[in-house]
Amino acid sequence: MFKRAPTATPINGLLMKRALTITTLAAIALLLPLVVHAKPAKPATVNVTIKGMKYNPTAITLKTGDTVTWTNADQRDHSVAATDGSFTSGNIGPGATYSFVFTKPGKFDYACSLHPRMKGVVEVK
Ligand SMILES: [Cu+2]
Repeated sequence: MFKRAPTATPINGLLMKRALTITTLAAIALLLPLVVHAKPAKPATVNVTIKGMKYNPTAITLKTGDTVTWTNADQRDHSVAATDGSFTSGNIGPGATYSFVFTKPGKFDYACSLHPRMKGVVEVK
């Protein structure tokens, strides 16, 4: 392998190189947050707790691609069933969860198939 003799580079050449490297690194460090910021928002997960025969919060708004995770904090089974049939959890036992990724915008009303008076709504923008 080719190795440069230590005397081949004058000392201010080395300093210049080091200064350039530091400047480049500093520029990258300054620009990195801008690049990261420019990216579209990461999909989020919105949590809904089922407790006392209620969905909490009852109404939520999210962006396309976001996930909703329902957690059953009651001592009985519940479910999450969209009125338009776009998602149905089946029974969610005590302490269990159900997640659904919303890939289409719209307003999705849902209810518990075991207790139809339990209602919630997910609005996807
Ligand atoms: Cu229920």
